[in-house]
This record gives sequence, structure tokens and C-alpha cells, in this order.
Amino acid sequence: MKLYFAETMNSYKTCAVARYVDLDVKFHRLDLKKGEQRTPEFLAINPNGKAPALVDGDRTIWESNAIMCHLAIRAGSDLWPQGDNQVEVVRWFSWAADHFCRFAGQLYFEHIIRAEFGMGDPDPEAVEEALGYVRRYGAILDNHLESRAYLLGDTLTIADFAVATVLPYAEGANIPLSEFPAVEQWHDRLMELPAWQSPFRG
Ligand SMILES: N[C@@H](CCC(=O)N[C@@H](CS)C(=O)NCC(=O)O)C(=O)O
Repeated sequence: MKLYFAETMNSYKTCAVARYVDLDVKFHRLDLKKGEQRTPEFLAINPNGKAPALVDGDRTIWESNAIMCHLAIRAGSDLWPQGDNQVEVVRWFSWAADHFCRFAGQLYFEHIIRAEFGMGDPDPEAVEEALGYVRRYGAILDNHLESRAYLLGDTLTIADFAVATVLPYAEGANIPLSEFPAVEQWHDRLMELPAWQSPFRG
């Protein structure tokens, strides 16, 4: 298997899962600044021209959440739970994409990506709007995690990785994590995992 990644928030969770389940995965870093995501070779793997992407034999998979599912299933890991809990994972995937990570990701873009890629200063209106939504959805996440170690209860799943993928960047992205103590504790727990702490290690 070959996992194409960039050192960015969507690759973070996929590299973490690959490390966590300890499959024989080769990691291939794409240099987004050099446009390596838009070469004909890579577009044949992911026509969207985005990282991450996974090649497993003659199968190619793009979209970070699908990649996490594939890796966990291939490894027979309970990161991908059985039965009805799969519904819960899909719920958190959707919620992250449409709500929490959408707006936290906007803060990540405004404060980190713009600077890194020479795209000018953060747009104050976009920042204000995103911050409002992060506070709104962060409160929902905090409330959910007050009585649970992980999103689905006692067991770590890829739902945790999907929702948390922007939090390693919280400080630089000005995500107000300290306003959400249960979220902060949950993320500290994830940070105890070497795979989550250093998904991009060489
Ligand atoms: N929905 C996709 C988003 C992937 C994505 O936006 N990747 C960004 C980095 S976080 C990227 O490769 N951007 C490069 C570009 O758009 O040129 C996923 O979850 O895999």
C-alpha cells in the first residue's frame, strides 16, 4: 500500500490511522508548494488533485475518511467498529465535514495555510464567521464528551480521528480550545498515542 500525503489537516488523520494499525504502508509525501498534487501521475490516482490518496494493489482510494475506513478494515482493527456503531461513525464523519471541521478548517486556512502559501492576511470576516460556528459546534462536542472518553463511548474509533484532525493545529489556527475543557481533555488523550502525536514522522 502507498499513502500519498501532505503535512496538512486532512492527511493528518489518515497517516495517524496507518501508523496506529501498523500495516505495511509506504508513505509518499507530496510537496503541495511544488504542485506535486497536480502532476498527470498523481491526477490519475486522485483526479481532485488533493492529498491524501491511497493505492492498495489495483485499487485507489481518495477522500481521507474513506482511506481511514479502508486502513482500519484491512487491519481488522476495531477503530472501525462493528454493527450499529458504524452508523455512529458515519454520523460523526458527516458532522465533522459539514459543521465542526468545516469551520475549524476555515480558521486553519485563514491563519496557517494563507501564511504558509503566501496567500495574504487572514480575511477578518471569514475568521469572525468561522469562529462563531466553531464556538457553536464546539459546545455540542464538549457536551457530548463530558460523559465519554471517546466519541462512541469507551472505545477509540476513526470517528475520533475524523473530528479531531484539525485540533493538533488549534494553537496556530486560533481555535479557542481552552473554552471546551472536555474537548481539550479528549484531545490530550489522543495526543498520548504516538500515532496521533507524530503521524508524519519520517
Ligand atoms: N475532502 C478531501 C479534502 C482534501 C484536501 O482538501 N486536501 C488539501 C490539503 S488539506 C489539498 O491537497 N490541497 C491542495 C490543492 O487543493 O491544491 C479529503 O478529506 O481527503
